[in-house]
Amino acid sequence: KGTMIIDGRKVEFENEQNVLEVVRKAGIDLPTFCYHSELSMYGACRMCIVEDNKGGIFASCSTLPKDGMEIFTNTPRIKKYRKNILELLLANHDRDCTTCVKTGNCKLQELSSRLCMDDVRFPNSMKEHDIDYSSLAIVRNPNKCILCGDCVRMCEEVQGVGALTFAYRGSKMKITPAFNRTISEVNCVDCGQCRAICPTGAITIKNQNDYFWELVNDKTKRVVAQIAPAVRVALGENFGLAPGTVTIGKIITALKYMGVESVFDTSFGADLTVMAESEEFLERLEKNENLPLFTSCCPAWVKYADNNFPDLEYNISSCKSPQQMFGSVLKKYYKELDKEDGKETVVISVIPCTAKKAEASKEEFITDGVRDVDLVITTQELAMLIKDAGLMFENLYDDSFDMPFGLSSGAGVIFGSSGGVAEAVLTRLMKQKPSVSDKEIIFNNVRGMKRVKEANFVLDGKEVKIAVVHGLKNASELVKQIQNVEKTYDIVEVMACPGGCIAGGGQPTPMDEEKRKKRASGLYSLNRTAQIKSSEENPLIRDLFQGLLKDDHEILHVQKNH
Ligand code: HC1
Ligand code: SF4
Repeated sequence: KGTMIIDGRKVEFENEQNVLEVVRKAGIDLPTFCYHSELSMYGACRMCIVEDNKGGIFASCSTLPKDGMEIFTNTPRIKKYRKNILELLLANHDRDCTTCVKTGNCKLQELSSRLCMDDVRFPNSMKEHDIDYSSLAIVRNPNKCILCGDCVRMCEEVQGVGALTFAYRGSKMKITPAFNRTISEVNCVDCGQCRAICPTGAITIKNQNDYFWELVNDKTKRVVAQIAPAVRVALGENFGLAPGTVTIGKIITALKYMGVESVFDTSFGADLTVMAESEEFLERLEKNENLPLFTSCCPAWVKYADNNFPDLEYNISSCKSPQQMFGSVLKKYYKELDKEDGKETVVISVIPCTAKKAEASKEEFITDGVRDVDLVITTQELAMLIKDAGLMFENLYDDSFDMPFGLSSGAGVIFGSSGGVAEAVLTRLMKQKPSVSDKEIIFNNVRGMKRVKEANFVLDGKEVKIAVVHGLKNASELVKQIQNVEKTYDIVEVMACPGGCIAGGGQPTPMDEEKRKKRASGLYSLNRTAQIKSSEENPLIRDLFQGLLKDDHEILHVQKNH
């Protein structure tokens, strides 16, 4: 606690972690590539330098604020140094901005413009590196890397994966998967969090928009789409709307304009998951086996568990994720109609997540010889498609989902936020055995951005313990505690991305805690206003179980190891 003098004005500080945060509090946006309050301090880019009253120059991100400290943020020396740093970065960078997907949202481009870089005095010394297209989720282009290390720290510190590392020194330094392998050859789980934090176009989403156009223009195909919960509270950011603004009606219209025949809600798939997973849990509880039950909706988590905790194989729910469940239901539903029409139905998912691309392509998600989901496009790819089609998104009218699956519960919608799956399953279980007095208190325990959240409730006289964790490093720590019997639970919800799917690797960037909270509150507001609160109250789910799925619950489960 104390007072600093910044550019001649007194600024009080209290809990700010460093001088950079105090400067920001004073309303001055110091440039930086490598500082993120949620990651460890790296201090490599030196863009956030400031000058003190004795002429000393230092990086503000790695300096603690002191009472009486006087600094300047825009002296001629600082401005010159900053410009020099940027110029050196640009001299070593692929500057084909016109063909870069990050254009318009690139930190390097933004700072070049802010610092009025109208020329680079040095010749371009960039050494051409191969672009790594090996992953189903992301593309790595080292030619656009500025070595800020954000991706390395994200992958290691938040996701506990460590798929990316610095190699070599000096001018040869680069970021690469271990042993110079391609990203698909290492332990990457496709979460896309490295892409979400990358300030430039060095890590981008694997773009499949060409395939989208091919499908919607193929007259032999019937194209249907499902939209994941978290897309509706984030896509609008690409069109100038605030995070959390719900744009689902316009998304449906946009997809119809682009040639999609019917549009459905992945939240309906989530309702199905709640039913199947609750049933599975009650069975396990009765037999007292394979507990705790870990959720299986998040493919990055499932892959992480496969890589690191093979012992959990039978603890992870055998239920397919909502996207896959719904995909197989849609394929079954259209089977007869396709025969009559001489068409082939293809299912496109619009999803906030890069790992869902990899999930959809797994062998185990081919049901009766037919792939559940044919193409996954992320929120960001959808934004590009909408722009490509020339649609004025803000002006589109609101359409509604198609029948016979066009109704989902509020429980299905909140799947997109950390704690949502747990809350939906709780809602289902508690309804069935209404022995719990205060549901609200329990729900509040599983909501929010806390690292690990816990809730208990009583089912048939037995206490059931639920844990919710997000961020794979947090998940890994929790699993170890469970394995060491330091903690015991009956159900554990895991989402790889901090905050859940609302902050998935395919969402608009940059992301921060504030944005995550706003997107989450968008979903909870939909939950509050939903006419159907609980998955089992959804009449269309009931119809489905009595009709299409009557003797076929198997298509809701992964066939592989279970
Ligand atoms: Fe998710 Fe899910 S919530 S995993 O975050 O269980 O991607 O939005 O679609 O499948 O419903 C993602 C979101 C999504 C699935 C559902
Ligand atoms: Fe690491 Fe996820 Fe990026 Fe893979 S996609 S390198 S796991 S942050």
